[in-house]
Amino acid sequence: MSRLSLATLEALKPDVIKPVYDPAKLEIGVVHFGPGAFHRAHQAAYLDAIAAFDLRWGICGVSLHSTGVRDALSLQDGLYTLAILDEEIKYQIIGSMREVLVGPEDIEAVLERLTRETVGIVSSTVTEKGYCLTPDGALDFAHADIVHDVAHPQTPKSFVGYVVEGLRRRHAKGQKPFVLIPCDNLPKNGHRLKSAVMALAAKHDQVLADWIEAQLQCPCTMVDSITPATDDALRARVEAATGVADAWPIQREAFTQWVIEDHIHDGGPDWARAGVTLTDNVPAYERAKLRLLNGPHSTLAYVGLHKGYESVSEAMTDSDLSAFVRDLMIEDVVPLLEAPKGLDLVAYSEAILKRFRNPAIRHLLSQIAWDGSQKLPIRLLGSLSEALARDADISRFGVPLAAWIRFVRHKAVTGEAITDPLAAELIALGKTLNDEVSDVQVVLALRAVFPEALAGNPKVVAATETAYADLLAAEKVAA
Ligand code: CS2
Repeated sequence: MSRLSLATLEALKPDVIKPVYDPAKLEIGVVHFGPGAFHRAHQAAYLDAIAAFDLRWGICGVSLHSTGVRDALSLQDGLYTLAILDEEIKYQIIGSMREVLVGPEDIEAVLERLTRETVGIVSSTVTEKGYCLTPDGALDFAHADIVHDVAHPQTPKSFVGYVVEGLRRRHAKGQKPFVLIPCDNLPKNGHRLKSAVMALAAKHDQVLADWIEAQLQCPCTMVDSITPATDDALRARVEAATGVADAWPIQREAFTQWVIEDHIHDGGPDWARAGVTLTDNVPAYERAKLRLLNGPHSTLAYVGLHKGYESVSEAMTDSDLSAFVRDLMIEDVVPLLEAPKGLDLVAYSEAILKRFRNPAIRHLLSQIAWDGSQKLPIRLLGSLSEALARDADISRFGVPLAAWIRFVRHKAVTGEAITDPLAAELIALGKTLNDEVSDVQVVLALRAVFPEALAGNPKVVAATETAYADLLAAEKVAA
C-alpha cells in the first residue's frame, strides 16, 4: 500500500476530496503552536479552504513537546486525511500544513519563522495548561517553563516565551508584529494571552511591552468541533476508504465553528470567505460554548466513567444521565447566559446534545477527563458562581464535582495514571480520601481548583456532599 504524499494524490480513490490548489506552492504565512488533532481538524481545514483562493497562508506547525506529528507528516509532504464522520461520511486531504518543527530540537528555526516577513499570523492550540496561567488568569511566574524563559529569554521553552522572543526580534528589526490568534477553550483567550505576553516582555524590556500593548492584535476566539483522538481503527478505515496509507489521519464531526474577534490585519486572509464568523461579541459565543458544550462534556466524562461507559455517545444512551445533562444545560446554565445575536440558546443546547449522540463518532470519555483541574473552573465553576449570585438552585452542579472527586479517588486507588498538570498532587490527595462524605471538604480545599468563595459556600458543600453520597451509595449497590 503506498503512503499519502504529493506524489500519490492521483492514486486516491475518486470520491476522496483533494486540495484544489498545489500544496507545494503554498507559502508559510501562519506559525501554529500545537499542531495536534484539534488544530488539524479545525483551523488547518479553514486554512485549507483559504488556500483555494489565496496561497499565502500555509502553516508551519510547532510542537513544543513531542516529535510524533513531525515524524508522521514529514514523510507525507505534510498531507493528512480528515475523516468527517456524521450522517454522511467524507474523506478530505488537507494540504495546508506545510512543515512541522519541533521546538526544543531547533529553537532558532522556530524563531526564524516567527520573524519572517511573510508570516502574518501566529496561532495556538496548546491546551489550557500551555498558557502557563494562574487560576485567576495571570501569567504564572512560578511555572518552571516561565522561570526558565525569564532567565533565558532568547532560548524559550514556553509558547508565551516564543511569542515574546519572536516579537522582540520583530520590534528590533522594525517589523510589524504578527497577529496572535489563540484557539483554546479559555475564556477571553485573546485578552489573557496578550496580558501574559506583555507581562513576560516587561520582565526585561518595558519599551517592548509598551510596543506590544499598542501594536499587537490578539483577538479572542471561539473554536468548536468534536475531534476524538486518532486510533488504529481510524487508520485502517482511512486506508480502506482512500486507497493509501496515512500514518496520522484525523477525525471529526461535520459541525465546525470558528468565531474570531474583529481585528485589524492589513492584507490578512479573507476569513469570512472560509466560513469564519468575525464579530465584536466573541465573549457571548465563547461563554455559551464553554458552558453549554464543554461543561456538559466534562460532566458526561466524570459521571459517565463512574457509570462504566466509555464514550460520549454511549453515555448519552443512558436516559437518566442524558436527561440530567439536558436539565443542567437548559434549566441551570442557559438562564445565566447572554445569547449571541440571532442564537436561540435552547435550540443551541439541543443541537449540542444531538452532536453528543452522533453514533459515527467514538469520543472517549477518558480523553475528555484529562486535565480536570484546568477544565472544571472554566467550564463549570463560572456558571456555579453566577448561579449562586442569583440565588438560583445549584444542586445539580454538585454532581460533576462529586464525580470528579470519585474519579481522582479511583485513579489514586487503582494506580492508573492521571493526565493533569496537578497529577501528583491529585493522586496524593486521592489517597487520603476514605470514602466518606467528608472527602468533599478535603478536595474543595484545593485552592488551585476551587476558589475560597465557592469552597466555603455552604450550598456548594451541601450540593456536592449530597451528590457524593449518592455516588458512594451507587458503588455499594454495584459491589
Ligand atoms: C472536550 C473538547 O476534550 C474535551 O475536553 O470537551 O475537546 C470538545 O470536544 C471541543 O471543545 C469541542 O469543540
